[in-house]
Amino acid sequence: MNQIIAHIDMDCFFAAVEEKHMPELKGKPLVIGSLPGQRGVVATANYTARKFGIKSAMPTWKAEQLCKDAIFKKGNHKLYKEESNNIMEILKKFATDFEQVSIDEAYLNITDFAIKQKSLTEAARLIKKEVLKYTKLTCSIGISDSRYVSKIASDIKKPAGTTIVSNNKEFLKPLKINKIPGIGKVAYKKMIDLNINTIGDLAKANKFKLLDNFGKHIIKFQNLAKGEDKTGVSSNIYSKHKSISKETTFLEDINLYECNNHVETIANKVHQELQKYGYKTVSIKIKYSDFQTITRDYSLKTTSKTKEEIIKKARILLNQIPNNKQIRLFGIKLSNLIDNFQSQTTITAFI
Ligand code: TTP
Ligand code: MG
Repeated sequence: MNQIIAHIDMDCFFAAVEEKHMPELKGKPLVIGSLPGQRGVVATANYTARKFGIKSAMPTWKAEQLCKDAIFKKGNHKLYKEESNNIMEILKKFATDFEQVSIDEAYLNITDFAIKQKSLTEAARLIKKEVLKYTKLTCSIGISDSRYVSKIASDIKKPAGTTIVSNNKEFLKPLKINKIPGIGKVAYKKMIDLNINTIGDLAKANKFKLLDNFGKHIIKFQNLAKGEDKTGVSSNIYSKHKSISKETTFLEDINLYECNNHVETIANKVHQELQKYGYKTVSIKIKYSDFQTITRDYSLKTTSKTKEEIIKKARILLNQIPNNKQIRLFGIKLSNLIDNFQSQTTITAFI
């Protein structure tokens, strides 16, 4: 493998944000979600409340029963989103590829950053320090050369923990089977019935027995259990470059054939803005003289950076549209923007 992947997950995120904004809540058992008396569930609880057994998705009445002194608060999602945006902006600075996967977690390709530090532990320490400095919130980090292993690792020493994995197979072996992301309750129960209790058990389980009981999707999980994960971080740039688009309104309405003559000019303009990003989706937009607007997308199999590809795909899209109405506006959009950088370092070089 040739990349160092960090998975970062904020600690008791909603509760931590509430504590930050209301310091008087610190140290007290705090539960975010439905309020007592409402029929709802716990979104999250701080680590003090978790000591009483309170957890996410538990009915609120049960949380009340477990801890009489718990403070219940309704969630403030606007605030959490703002905090999340700030966190992600900080994390991006450490990554060549960055993929946010939920409000409080992201995958980072930190290969380049890690090379410059004396160890991966130091790299993790610096990331956590920066997040804490600017947001006053703590996070946990898992680092390995596998996306899935890093995800599992970030959960091992919560809160504010760092887990660095150099041998994926050995790390995974003793862990309970439900630690694998994507193994749901039903599959979990079935596995326990089949005496597959740990990830190590899954790794060495008979393939035919697995196929018989779970179908072909289980093979992906078995490969993961063996530490064979080849998925990297597929960069989705959430920052200022969500998409790039350019459009033009014609002085006089034109037909579809005439519109073809404008493809190159517009493609030039979007391409100029692309800078260091690659794109995976080319879209066109047409506004007819009656103001009806249509869009068409073309998703590429691999990332591209070239102007020629934009022109080619925009033309293909354009030629699929019937030439039956006059056009007043034409535009091209590039989305699914990717930072293509790939590094060639192995994780063992750092440990
Ligand atoms: P998580 O990262 O799963 O949980 P967490 O950050 O609260 O705690 P941990 O320290 O274990 O990471 O989820 C992030 C936020 O998403 C969480 O703060 C609240 C919300 N959430 C729900 O609303 N419902 C749920 O069932 C879960 C799991 C999370
Ligand atoms: Mg979290």
